[in-house]
Amino acid sequence: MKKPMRTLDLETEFKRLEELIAGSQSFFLAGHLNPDGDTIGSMLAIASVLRRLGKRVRLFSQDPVPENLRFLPHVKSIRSSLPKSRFDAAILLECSTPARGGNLEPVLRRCRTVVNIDHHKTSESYGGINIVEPHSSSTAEIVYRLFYNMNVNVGRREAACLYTGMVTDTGRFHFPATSPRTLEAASRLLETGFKFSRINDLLYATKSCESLKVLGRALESLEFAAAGKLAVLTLTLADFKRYGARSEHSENVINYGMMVPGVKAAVMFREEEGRISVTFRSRGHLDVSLVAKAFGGGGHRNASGCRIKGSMEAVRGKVLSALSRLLA
Ligand SMILES: [Mn+2]
Repeated sequence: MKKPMRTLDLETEFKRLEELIAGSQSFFLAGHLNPDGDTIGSMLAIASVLRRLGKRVRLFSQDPVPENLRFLPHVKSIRSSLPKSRFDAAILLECSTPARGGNLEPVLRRCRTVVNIDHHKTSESYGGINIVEPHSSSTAEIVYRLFYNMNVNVGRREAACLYTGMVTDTGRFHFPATSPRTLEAASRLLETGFKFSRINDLLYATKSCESLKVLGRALESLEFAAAGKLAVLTLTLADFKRYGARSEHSENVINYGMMVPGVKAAVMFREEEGRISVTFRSRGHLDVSLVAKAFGGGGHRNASGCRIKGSMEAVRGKVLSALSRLLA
């Protein structure tokens, strides 16, 4: 693993990555813990293009791929065990620090170069190459741009992967990070003829019984703080046990809190063994990532999260007072 160097401008970094790809034979690809559509979609698209270029690729996710993303092509090539071999390059997707990907250190030490591709503004320049573009809607949009620069003809399956990354990270092209560039990229991807409507059905019109039950529990718990500006959702371990549900079944539940008029931010507390996972959402300029970062987490201005050790009561007390100060 090379020493991190100072961040060069983005176009230079894209060029350096193109050169790295051309000159390397083996790649280790990893995304963040609790992977989402953007991480998985971007990883699969890069892997597919690298394989087409004759490269050896190893894909890793410490946590399993969520069920709703298992339709993606070659998703089974993502493994949860760390490889023992050496790689010319590691490409980390959406990891603001290498630790966001889990225990990658033993592998990264055996990689000649580490590449950091991310659109989170809290991303640190830990890579030998850092493509961090906070104005991009998604990592998939950055990967699209990389392929465009490389003159790669994106295939139908690769397009499906990148589209999945974009549509999920933008909340169906709804969040403010959605730009003309995002829609243009999505439009070009659509031209490849992938099954656009079927993917939307799988992503947005298919829900497991566990997800619906957990949603019901979360909605029942809904309460308000900071004079109605903050929506608070709480899910306990008992809620998950009752329905045999896992953390992934509560994904996107927090967005329901944002639907109530007058709400500027939402927070969801999800109990885990010995700690609480906290997720934040906000609108406009209200920067909830400041609160996430204050508690050791990270993310975007309008969507971020952290994990805090302690009881539900203690964590709720600390986080709600920090949020009240932010909203005051
Ligand atoms: Mn993303």
